[in-house]
Amino acid sequence: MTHKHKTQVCIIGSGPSGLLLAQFLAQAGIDTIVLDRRDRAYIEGRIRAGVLEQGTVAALEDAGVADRLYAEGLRHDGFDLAFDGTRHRIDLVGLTGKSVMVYGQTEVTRDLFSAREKQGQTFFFNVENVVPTDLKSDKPIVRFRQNGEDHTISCDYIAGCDGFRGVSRAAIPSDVLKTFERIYPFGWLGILVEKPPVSDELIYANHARGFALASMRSKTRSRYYIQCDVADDVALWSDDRFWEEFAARLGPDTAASLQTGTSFEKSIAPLRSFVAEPMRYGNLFLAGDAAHIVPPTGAKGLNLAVADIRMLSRALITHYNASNDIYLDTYSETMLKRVWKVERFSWQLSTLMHQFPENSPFEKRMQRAEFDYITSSEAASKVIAENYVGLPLE
Ligand code: RFL
Ligand code: PHB
Repeated sequence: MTHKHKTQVCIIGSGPSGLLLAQFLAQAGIDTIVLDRRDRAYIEGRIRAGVLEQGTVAALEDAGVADRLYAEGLRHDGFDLAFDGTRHRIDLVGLTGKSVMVYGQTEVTRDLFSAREKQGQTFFFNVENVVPTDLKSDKPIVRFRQNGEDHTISCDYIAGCDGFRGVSRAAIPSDVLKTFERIYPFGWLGILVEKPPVSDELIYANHARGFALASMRSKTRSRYYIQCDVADDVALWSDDRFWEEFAARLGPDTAASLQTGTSFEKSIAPLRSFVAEPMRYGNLFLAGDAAHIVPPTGAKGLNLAVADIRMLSRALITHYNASNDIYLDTYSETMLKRVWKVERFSWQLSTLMHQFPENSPFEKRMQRAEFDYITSSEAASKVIAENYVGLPLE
């Protein structure tokens, strides 16, 4: 027997993109069903992003889920770039009048789950064999299995919010979909540790031994990363080995204030730039990591996802409440323009801050010259700052 369901918008994926879209649509009285191949505990446990742009914070406030963010998030007015131990502060507020907020993606996700649960809205977790079909018809369908039973959802629109490895993008015919990709020849090894951060602000460091990033989750919890071989096994990285490498890359002056301890999360993430075009096919719309990936150096992945959702929710609400499809029809084009600019920034900062195995001494001097230019030119620092705090939505 097949269970049949109906809704206005079927949202595949309950990461930050899917959950935020569901929240905006619920506020506008639009019915949604959200499905995910994992469950809430698993999704909330994924340690990922930590830096929110002002536009992202404003979106979370509009969605009614910013109380804890304002109470517990840390406002950052600047961050440091470092080269071989020399630090240069990018004064975000001085250069752009804007700041960013440090608040973990785990917490954003928790706040969104709580909001949706309070409204008693429908979720299907642990679903399998999800297939979006009939995308060109005005009643597209999503089929899936849960607990050994078949389900179909008939809807007006499908939002593909199922991340990089989801099924939504793959449902677009290959003669329509164009993809662009760059895979970087290294990964990031990240740890969490219950110790105060080495500095009040983030430090992105390029050192001859490789990149390091000092970030945080709170005043007592630090999130640290180092560039590593993407094929490394985390088991090869004892805490002692991590601390030795991390301290060396920060340089002795900064490392003097480093408090080390036992890590309680350790994982390696690959670095990739990826864009899929278009972001719409028929009545399927892609948003977030389903459509694009940036290397984490610019802290843009989650922020890009939220920008997509700000536009997609506006587009759907304008369709239902004003019978106007202008934003639905321009969604893909508008977002891709922005996506490519953010891809450019993330790629540029990644290229500046990492040690690339293939780099010749010439390219190493180019990195150094770019850093020296940034430290000596307010215009060059401002280019970094205005991208870091977030470009306008349109
Ligand atoms: P997600 O979070 O991957 O969620 C997708 C959801 O879809 C589900 N799913 C399916 N559901 C049903 N059927 C299927 N077939 C499905 N396939 C998948 C998955 O279970 C999942 O729940 O995508 P979303 O919502 O678009 O959100 C994107 C962000 O998660 C991502 O861009 C950021 O985490 C990237 N990122 C960062 N972004 C920032 O803005 N600032 C940062 O500081 C930052 N740091 C990071 C990062 C990502 C990292 N990693 C590990 C990739 C640091 C790291 C280390
Ligand atoms: C993080 O805190 O996880 C983080 C911060 C900044 C980045 C990437 C990740 O650029």
